[in-house]
Amino acid sequence: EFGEGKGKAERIFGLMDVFLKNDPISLQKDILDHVEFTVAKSRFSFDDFEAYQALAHSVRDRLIERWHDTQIHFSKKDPKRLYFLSLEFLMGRSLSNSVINLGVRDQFADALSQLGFEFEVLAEQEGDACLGNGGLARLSACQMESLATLDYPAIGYGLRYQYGLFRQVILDGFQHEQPDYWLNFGNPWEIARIHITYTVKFYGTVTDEVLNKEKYKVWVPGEMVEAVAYDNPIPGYGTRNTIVLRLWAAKPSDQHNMEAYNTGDYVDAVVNRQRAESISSILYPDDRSYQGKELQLKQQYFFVSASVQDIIRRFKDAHKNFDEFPEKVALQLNDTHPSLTIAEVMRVLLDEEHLGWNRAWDIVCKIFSFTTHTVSPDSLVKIPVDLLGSLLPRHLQIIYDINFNFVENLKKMIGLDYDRLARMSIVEEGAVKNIRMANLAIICSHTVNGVSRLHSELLKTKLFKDFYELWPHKFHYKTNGVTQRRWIVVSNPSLCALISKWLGTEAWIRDIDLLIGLRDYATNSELHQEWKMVKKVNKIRLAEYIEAMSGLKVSLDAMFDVHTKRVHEYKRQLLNILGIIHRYDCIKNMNKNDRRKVVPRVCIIGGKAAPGYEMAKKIIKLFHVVAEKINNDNDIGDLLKLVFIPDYNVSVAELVIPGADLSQHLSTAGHEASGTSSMKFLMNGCLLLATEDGSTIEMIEEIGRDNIFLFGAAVHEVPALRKKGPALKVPLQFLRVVRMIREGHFGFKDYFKSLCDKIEGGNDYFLLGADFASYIEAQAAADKAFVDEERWTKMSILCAAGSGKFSSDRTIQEYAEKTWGIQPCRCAF
Ligand code: CBF
Repeated sequence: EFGEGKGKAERIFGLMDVFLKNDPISLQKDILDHVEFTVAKSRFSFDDFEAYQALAHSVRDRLIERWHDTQIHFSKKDPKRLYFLSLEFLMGRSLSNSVINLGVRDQFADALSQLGFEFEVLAEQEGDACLGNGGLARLSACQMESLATLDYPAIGYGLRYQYGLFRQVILDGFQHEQPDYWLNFGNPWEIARIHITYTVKFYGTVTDEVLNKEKYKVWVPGEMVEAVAYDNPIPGYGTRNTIVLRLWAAKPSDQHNMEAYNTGDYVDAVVNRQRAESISSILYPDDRSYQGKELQLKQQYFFVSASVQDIIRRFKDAHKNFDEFPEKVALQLNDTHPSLTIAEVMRVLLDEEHLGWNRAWDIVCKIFSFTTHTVSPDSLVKIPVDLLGSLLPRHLQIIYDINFNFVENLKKMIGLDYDRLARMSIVEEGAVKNIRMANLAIICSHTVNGVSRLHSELLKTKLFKDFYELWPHKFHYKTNGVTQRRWIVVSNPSLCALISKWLGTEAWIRDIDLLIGLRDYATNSELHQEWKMVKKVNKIRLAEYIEAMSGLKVSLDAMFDVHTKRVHEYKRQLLNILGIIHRYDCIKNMNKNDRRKVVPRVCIIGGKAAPGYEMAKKIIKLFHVVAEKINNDNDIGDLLKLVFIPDYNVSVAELVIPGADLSQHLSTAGHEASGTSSMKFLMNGCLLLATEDGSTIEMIEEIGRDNIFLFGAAVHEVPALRKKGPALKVPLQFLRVVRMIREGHFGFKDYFKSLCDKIEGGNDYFLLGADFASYIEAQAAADKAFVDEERWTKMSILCAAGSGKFSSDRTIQEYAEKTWGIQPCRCAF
């Protein structure tokens, strides 16, 4: 199994000595060695952060060991591999997840405690790796973990941004953005592979050359940059398999900007070298629309080119004939950002491997699958033709050729329906000519996936209707999922232990369908007591965090009502705030007797607004001014408290989600492709208040309508409501709360005018007014259920019991079987 090296090592040292050991003495020795030799501190004097670094390196050693074994195994078996290309991965912290998946958490905790350190305290020293914006990026991270756990031979590719997603700082209620220097203290979870580098080319010209009487295109670049691999091992749970997320960093090439050196312009040359590094500098902080078009395009091509070279190098190590490529390679395009991969593979097969168009095209059509994560046409990447032609001249030619062939064939199929031909063409005509990357991806992929059933319906009937009518067989969906290892085992250890106790097994950690067994105990009073106790422990943890962060003391008897996600008009945090104002207004107008019946709430909102998104920033400010008023109103006391969680990220989510009683998912129906945070809340037994949007529709099927608070217009009702414009009837309570903002009840009257204008007078695109009455009703239903502890606890148990479908294990299994055609390849040791 393990080849020459290990055979020799085994003969010299004996089998057991070949592997790193996990007994307390060995672990302590490893940690202390790393303190002394890696961190370079004395083993007699080191602090928590240094202990964390040494601990992380000791864990990393074990990851590397398993990863090597996995690679050797994969190389021997030579299975078809999945290459998962995504510009965003929101990995969060690695320590806890790694030790749990390696099965050494308790061993490390014991070893540390004997050294005088607490595992949990050290785990808090780790910063988050925030190389993504939101749902799509965290989904990629969950999917990588599931791929490892299910033993699939896969590699993830992305960019190693030097600055991750901005840090959100709130000053006077306004969001400010600060750079995320996440690499400042080093990153023990990555391995710099300085020997794995590829040259990536940009600009230049394309010439014709003749080789063996055949004409070939030759791209002479104007700029070259090196891509250096940084590998991040991803361990599976309950398996030795450890796969890798390979992130590319840009470094100047020695051959970089030959012209500047030739003319002796040293300063220009240095500036240009910095330009090279800027390619992997920053993550674009907007997940809906993109700025900085050229740098964005450079980023996309940079990671695509390096990844394709790596994939082809690996293939050629074991194969000579490219006709075998589709049997060994599945390429997954995670959204439109990596779509250039298609043109790049065509270019390599044509210009470097000289396969000829038909053969290359045949291969390309068999290897790509594409998943889109949006319902909004505005979020689909388009590249101005001029820009593409200047940065990647050969790719533009190839895309034109693909488009020419496609349109010619299309004409044969649909005739001269010019409107439709124009809509389906990869090239968008207009004042600015654009390349539609989604069209390229659909045309060249064998499968187009949506991320929930509803999303897929919307793709078929709206966004990609023309393509669906042409190729219905290409369109599928794989409802998103999240990994229970991160979202229960790591983030909610008390619930994890409780579930294992009642199910009598830990097998649900790999086979989440077993959670359904909790249904049998949904009315069991003993489980109820323990379930409530777990929630209390988590609420205490969250309340302590809130107090430490904001100084606000919140009552544990209150319902912890959480709304955490990127701030966006369609996600309707504004609706939540209007609902809070309405609640406040009602309490203020109640007599003492009625006040006693009010269910106390702690309303928690967290999330970042894209820096250039003015409305989203106003929503954050509005929450703060309303909080200021309500939190300081002695008349209100504990009946209503508002908390904003700044800089919401993966590790904060791990704390917030288990402590939530209720979570809100308020997108206007038809706008959320799937939604994944709802899945994390559901697994943790948190009740949902939601619209029938994205994957919520499938959740209703799994847990039953009685166990979720639903409200608002359904997808099919939205267009008619929008059409009504100013004639749309909105409830008086809605007008009243908007008036309170307009009239300056919370201050900043002029600042919020544009916000109010956007939801009144026929401008209410996201239908806050139309949904308001039903939202308030759903909130009242939640209050009523909360005071009935027995009912609430039963609902909570049923939510967790019914959450099995929303594991990324299920999603990945479906992709593997139905889309990628890959098999598990388990490293058997
Ligand atoms: O599919 C994962 C998530 O992706 C988004 O966050 C995205 O960035 N496009 C969508 O908005 C979510 O609905 C979806 O769950």
